Amino acid sequence: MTTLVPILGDQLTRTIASLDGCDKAFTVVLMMEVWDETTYVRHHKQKIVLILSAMRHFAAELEAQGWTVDYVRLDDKANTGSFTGEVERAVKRHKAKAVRVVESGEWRVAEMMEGWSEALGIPVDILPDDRFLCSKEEFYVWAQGRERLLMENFYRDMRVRTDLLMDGKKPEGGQWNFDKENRAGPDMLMDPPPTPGFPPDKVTREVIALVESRFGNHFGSLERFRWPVTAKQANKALDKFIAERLPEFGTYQDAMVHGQDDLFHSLLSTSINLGLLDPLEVCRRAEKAYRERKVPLNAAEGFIRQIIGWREYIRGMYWFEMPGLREANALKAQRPLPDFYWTGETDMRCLADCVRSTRDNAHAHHIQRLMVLGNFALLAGILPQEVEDWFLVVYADAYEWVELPNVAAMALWADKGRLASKPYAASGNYINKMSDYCGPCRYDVRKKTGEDACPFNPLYWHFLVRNRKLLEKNMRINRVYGTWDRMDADKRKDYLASAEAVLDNLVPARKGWARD
Ligand code: FAD
Ligand code: DLZ
Ligand code: SF4
Repeated sequence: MTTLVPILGDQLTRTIASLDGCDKAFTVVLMMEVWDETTYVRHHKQKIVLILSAMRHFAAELEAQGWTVDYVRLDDKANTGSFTGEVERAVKRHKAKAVRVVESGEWRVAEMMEGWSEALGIPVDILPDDRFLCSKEEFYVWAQGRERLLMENFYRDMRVRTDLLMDGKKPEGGQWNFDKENRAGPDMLMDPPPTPGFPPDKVTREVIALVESRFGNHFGSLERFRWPVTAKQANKALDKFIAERLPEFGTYQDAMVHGQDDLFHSLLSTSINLGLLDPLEVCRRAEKAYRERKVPLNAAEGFIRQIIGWREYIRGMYWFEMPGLREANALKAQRPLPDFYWTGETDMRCLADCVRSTRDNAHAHHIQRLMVLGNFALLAGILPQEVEDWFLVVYADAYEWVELPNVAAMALWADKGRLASKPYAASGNYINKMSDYCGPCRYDVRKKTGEDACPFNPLYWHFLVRNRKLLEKNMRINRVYGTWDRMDADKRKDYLASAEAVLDNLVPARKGWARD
């Protein structure tokens, strides 16, 4: 009796739960390159290459281990183009009597899976994804009934549960969080070692040719493709990160430098999200480096917090808040996405550099995503769904479960603060402090109003004034309204007029960049 085990493109883990306990003689693994997944948004070309190449490598590894793998390629003639269509065909082909699959990472595909058993007329066992450290149910229990869903509280529970960086029952070093030590701006002395890249092998080159021919008009460049596409490569990238960049990771976590795209970041999100790296193992390796005195505590703690704290929390929030999160728009933002998010053509040097890195690498680091790209969209009142589509398209690590809470809730405050207690809104001053962007910029970061003023400055006040009714009730931000009210009336008028001029000059992006 054959069991069919579909493995999706972000389930590339050799210990995946759906294979656990299966008899190789009676199991067929199904992997599917399907048109629906490659086009539900018009993904960055590097993202498609990464996923298809990693899938092909993973299938070969499973075969080498003795599994029977039925691999459907994108250009196979009979390919129906959808997960459901391909599972149906495979069930018939192999006369399968049951399907075993790990739950999907995202709502859209999870809904599809729910319909499989009825459509196929055989049992479909949907297993929890145990690659996350906190199950959906555990998160639900943690979140339900709490008035405030603070990440910091969740993170402390996760530290205790995983026993990472613990000294008995107390946090290592007597503190849970060393974030205050992790706010250095760019430093002339910092000299980040290069991130290891993996030049495309034959399999990847074939996928690159496929993507160029089928998706040539999608956003992004393929020239600098260098992502790990196997677990072996991902482990090599992890080793290098821990040895060379983790020691400074904490200190420069929030810094931005023009033209220096990776700094001390790990660039491991693509590998973790695909399943090439196990998040707990990654954290244990960082802890070991600390215990061996190879990295300072602020670096190890900061890095581990991103993974067992933020990553797990974001995933929990996604399932806790869906399906409503996709429609959330607490600030009633309606403006279309500006064209420069796709073209990079803007005189704002910070935004131009972040879009360039996004186009060249299918990557930008956290503070670029949050405090430059996200912050501008927040201040300018861009329609959340257009911003969400952009983020889902452009990053190689973007899947809805992780992109949507980060964009809608963290960057745009569209959930009215269920995730972030106050909006991450900032004027040019913050960007100037944390980067070297402003010096040569055509705009003057010290100027508050007028044509040459940094656009973030008047937009900041415009945002606060526009949303006063809602934000004035927020204890963490309401004091700024005192500053506004004390300001000279002409100054206030100047601010609002300058912001209106910036907004009037935004050119909306043409339709069709993100979705057909
Ligand atoms: P590092 O800075 O080295 O951090 C280490 C790891 O921590 C990352 O690899 C990642 O696994 C995890 N991590 C850190 N912050 C977060 C977070 N907020 N949410 C989830 N995981 C986190 N991350 C994605 O994986 N996919 C996305 O689509 C995505 N979209 C984002 C959109 C916005 C607006 C913002 C503000 C953040 C987004 N992030 C997303 C989170 C974060 O920016 C990326 O995980 C990070 O930049 C990846 O680069 P890195 O591996 O070098 O991370
Ligand atoms: C993102 C993506 C793309 C571009 N292509 C495929 C594919 O052809 N086959 C596949 O199995 N998965 C793909 N994926 C990832 C899926 O969209 C992912 O499994 C879902 O988003 C569930 O998280
Ligand atoms: Fe960005 Fe303003 Fe600085 Fe220019 S001056 S780089 S627009 S923050």
